[in-house]
Amino acid sequence: MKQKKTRVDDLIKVENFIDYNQTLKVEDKTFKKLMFIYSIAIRELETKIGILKDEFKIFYNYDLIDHVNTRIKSAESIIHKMKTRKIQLTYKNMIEDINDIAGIRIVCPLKKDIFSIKNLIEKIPGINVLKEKDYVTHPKKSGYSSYHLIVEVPITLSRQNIYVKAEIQIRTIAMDFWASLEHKVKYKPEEEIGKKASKEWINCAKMINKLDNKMMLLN
Ligand code: 0O2
Repeated sequence: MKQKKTRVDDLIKVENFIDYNQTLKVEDKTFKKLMFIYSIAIRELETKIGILKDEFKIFYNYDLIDHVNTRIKSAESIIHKMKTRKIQLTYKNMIEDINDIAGIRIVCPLKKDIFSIKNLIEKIPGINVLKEKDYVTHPKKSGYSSYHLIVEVPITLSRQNIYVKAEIQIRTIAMDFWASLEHKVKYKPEEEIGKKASKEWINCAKMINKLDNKMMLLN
């Protein structure tokens, strides 16, 4: 008989409301336990992606992956996202609806590498792809370009194996340069930056896209 997969919400009493105070600091022990579980998912993914990076270098003398960054979404950012989406602040909703609490970003040299990496990730045993967003073929209105995968990663705890969700973003060095700056200046700040500046950011994204295409031809 097929065994039911254990997920994070089977492990922890998740019906509870998230216990946070006015300064948006989460005090609850449940929150700490959950963040620990997400951090293990990141470690697992980082190891698997690191193996791919080294394998390509050693076996094929090719730098498929330039570097990898990881992060756990801050309590403030999780709560802000839930409030913006008008989601009731329970752990169950947090686990079900916020897909990018565990996040890993893979930065590669060329545009074509993005699709090679995506195909390789899809073949890693145990990793299930739940959702894909191809902002490389279809950039966002803002000009943002990256390939997003929402995956489930199996992690091993002393009493059981559980599946944890994580977001993988794959982008080129040039896309990463644009997105990192735009994230600080335009995407996140509360204040709008104005129409003219906004257009300039979109133009820069278009230039980056042209550059990426040219670099691919040169290579
Ligand atoms: P932060 O602070 O970076 O974590 P989903 O729930 O997965 O279906 P989601 O997460 O609402 O959908 O949307 P999406 O489009 O997949 O975007 C997820 C992340 O991509 C964002 O996370 C950003 O990190 C990045 N991103 C999306 N659009 C832009 C953009 O226009 N500019 C930049 N610089 N980054 C972008 P968060 O949680 O919004 O923010």
